[in-house]
Amino acid sequence: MENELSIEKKKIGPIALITLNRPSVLNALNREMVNEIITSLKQFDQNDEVRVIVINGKGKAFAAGADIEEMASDHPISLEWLNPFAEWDQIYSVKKPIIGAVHGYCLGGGFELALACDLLIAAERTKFGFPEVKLGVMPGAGGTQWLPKFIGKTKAMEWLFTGDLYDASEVYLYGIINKIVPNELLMEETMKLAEKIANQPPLSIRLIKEAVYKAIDEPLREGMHFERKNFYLLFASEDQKEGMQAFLEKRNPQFKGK
Ligand code: CO8
Repeated sequence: MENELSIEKKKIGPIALITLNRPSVLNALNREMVNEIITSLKQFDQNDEVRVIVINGKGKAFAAGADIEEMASDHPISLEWLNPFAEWDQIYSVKKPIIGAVHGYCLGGGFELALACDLLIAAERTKFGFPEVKLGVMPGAGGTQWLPKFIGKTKAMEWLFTGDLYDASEVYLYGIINKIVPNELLMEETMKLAEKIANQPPLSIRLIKEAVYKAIDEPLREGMHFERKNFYLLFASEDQKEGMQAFLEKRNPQFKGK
């Protein structure tokens, strides 16, 4: 197993697919795997032929968290030197849209990876949660920061304090996932959404993503200002001319990312 690559990558037209590939441990994220995910995301982000990135998991789960076996002997000093999450933040620098297709278990670091995706499709009966508290730790890759933004402070406290697992149907109520689909349709539905987004003008998608992150990160007024600048900038693109012209001519636009 450890001789196999911990992720698989492929390109299907304009869609790049990254598949977590440690099924025997429910895709527990070890450091090598996190590095491979980040490296692949950056490569696909730079690849002009890719418009959307999809992340899914092989086997029974998306990911049951960080690799507990690898972490068990960690110490604050070794963690400080190793700085294992240094690479993690680069997920948020990926400019292209990322869709997570989750099933089985989406826990701890696996849930944090899912929350770093822009859109999430979940198979029925997927279980979500932050069980770190049960291991005597806490989320380390953004869970305590993202969760209150999505579900509010008191619910976030409950989830984080109890470490309980929650069904996709409950998680859906908080707007964390876009859609719940039958298990066997997970990839079909995800690819359909990916294709839809891949057909949109890539510059608009890129600048919308950037502006939405500003809305999350920055005060409203700064975010509005930032959004407006990106809006103005799009009027320098050929795709804006083509998109509006096609509308006026009642035909389908041909977008080129220029
Ligand atoms: N780490 C290492 N191995 C794991 C993990 C994990 N997180 N989860 C499951 N496995 C292994 C099991 O040890 C088992 O291996 P083996 O067959 O050799 O005994 C195999 O996967 C199958 O698991 P189970 O037999 O336990 O399967 P069940 O269906 O009985 O239970 C559960 C599934 C409920 C998901 C259970 O496996 C479980 O509770 N797993 C641990 C979940 C957890 O605590 N996750 C949080 C980890 S800590 C964390 O994520 C901190 C994040 C910090 C940032 C990380 C950035 C990457």
